[in-house]
Amino acid sequence: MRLEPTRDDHFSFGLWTFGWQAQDQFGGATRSTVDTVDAVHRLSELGVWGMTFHDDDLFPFESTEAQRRHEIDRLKGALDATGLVIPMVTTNLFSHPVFKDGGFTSNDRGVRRFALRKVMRNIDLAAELGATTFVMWGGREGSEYDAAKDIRAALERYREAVNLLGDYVVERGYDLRFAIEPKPNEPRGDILLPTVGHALAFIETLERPEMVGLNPETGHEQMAGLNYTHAIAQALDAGKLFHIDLNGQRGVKFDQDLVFGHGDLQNAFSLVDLLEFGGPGGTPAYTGPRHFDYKPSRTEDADGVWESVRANMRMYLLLKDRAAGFRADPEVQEALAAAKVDELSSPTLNAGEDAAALLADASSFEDFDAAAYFDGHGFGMVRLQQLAMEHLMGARG
Ligand code: GLT
Ligand code: MN
Ligand code: MN
Repeated sequence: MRLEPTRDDHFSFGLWTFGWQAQDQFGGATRSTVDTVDAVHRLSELGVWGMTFHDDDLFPFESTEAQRRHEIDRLKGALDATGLVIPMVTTNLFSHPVFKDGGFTSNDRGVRRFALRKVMRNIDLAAELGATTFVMWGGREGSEYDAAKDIRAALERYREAVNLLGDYVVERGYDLRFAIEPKPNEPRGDILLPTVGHALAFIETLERPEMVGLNPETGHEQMAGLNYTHAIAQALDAGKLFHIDLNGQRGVKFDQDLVFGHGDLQNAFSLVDLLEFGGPGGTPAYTGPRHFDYKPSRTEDADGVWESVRANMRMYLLLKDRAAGFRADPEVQEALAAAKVDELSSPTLNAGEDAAALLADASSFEDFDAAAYFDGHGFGMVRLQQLAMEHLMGARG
């Protein structure tokens, strides 16, 4: 079993993940800042393929143009020296006080115009660094008070912003697609586009829906009590899984951003199984970056931070190994067939069959033995899940 990552695994990390100083609502930082150039070298030594960042992660909000350029050039030097790539860039529209009521959807029109300019500047940087995905996490786009936000107007402004930015990318000829990252709440009481489903519906209302997909995060769906593997499957079904934020979450509570697999482990197993090997019925696998968006816990010092970077990748590779064993096991194949998992890939109607033909088929209704499903026709799904868990736990080859 291989647990040491290589570039070919396409693992990437946000600069804000290992770079988090662990300040929270109840206490200040427990760690010092991480230098970007040192970090790129460290990531490269660990077998990481890519790094992602917000503008404000790389150069402080108040930077002069000269300071900004200095930081960009330092990063470029480190990329050249290591071969690390920047597959994705995103914009911070949530930390500075100016964004306290959001960026694209602030009630304050001047703030909305400022937010667009900040994103446009960062789109130029993304293109300069060769990124092909531009994430939009609207953490401050929302409200605490229903009376204080016209939600339909806010969605209209969100749409206006994404449409304008799409125009900009096309006009400039950049090879860049947008990925919206849903989250139900935190920091706002309620955030717009709270789940994968909401975002998918919104994307279809845009002027260039083909340019806009999703960046679903494990913990964000699970905070809403939803099944992340289901969300990812639906995003794949829609052709919208442009990027992914992997991490760990334990149930419906604040956003924990744990190491991938340190939350709902069985859901992480089914996720890796789906991403790596496609649906059991033969739907295609995911080919994009395996991006980790986690936060090294506040308890960790610098050694613990880099250990936690490794942990994300080791968990992924372990789960990949276990999922491969699960798929290859003849007993699993048999249990999958018994549970009719593959039968779901067969169309319900025969080729060319219409409603009239279905009505004419007595075996589908008049002669169908529905009663036989009482005390019979069990699917054996518990046995199948037990086999999955035994593979996950290393109890089977
Ligand atoms: C922030 C958030 C993440 C987003 C990042 C992108 S920033 O840390 O919690 O889920 O992916 O803006
Ligand atoms: Mn995220
Ligand atoms: Mn999160």
